[in-house]
Amino acid sequence: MITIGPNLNLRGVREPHIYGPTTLAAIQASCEEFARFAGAQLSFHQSNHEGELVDLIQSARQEADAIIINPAGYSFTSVAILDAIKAFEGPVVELHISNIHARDKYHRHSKISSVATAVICGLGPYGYLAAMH
Ligand code: DHK
Repeated sequence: MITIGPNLNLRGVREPHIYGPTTLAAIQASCEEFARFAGAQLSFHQSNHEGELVDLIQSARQEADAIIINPAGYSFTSVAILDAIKAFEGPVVELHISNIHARDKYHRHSKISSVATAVICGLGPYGYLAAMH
């Protein structure tokens, strides 16, 4: 399993009223603990670069059974990420910490949802564990 995401709450200081105080390191630690508990292998990545995210999704074809991705701002713009996901054969869970449907017009219409197996949003950092389940 691979989790991928750009532009997340690296230091727990990004718009805390939306994303909460939990750091990406804390999210990664809880996902790794869950993977150990479940006997799954987890590969956790963060990049702000669209092309690097496309590379990670493409390499997951050989390396992962499933993808969990928080495409963040790219959710609403990236045909390149959408196309890369289309070529992945396993389940892809699109994840957002916030409830994107309750946000402003720029954050409501994810292109990625049309190719995701499942979409989780609004559960806060717990969404990552829900996706791993
Ligand atoms: C994270 C972002 O960076 C935003 O651009 C998305 C998503 C929402 C989140 O809730 O995790 O719109």
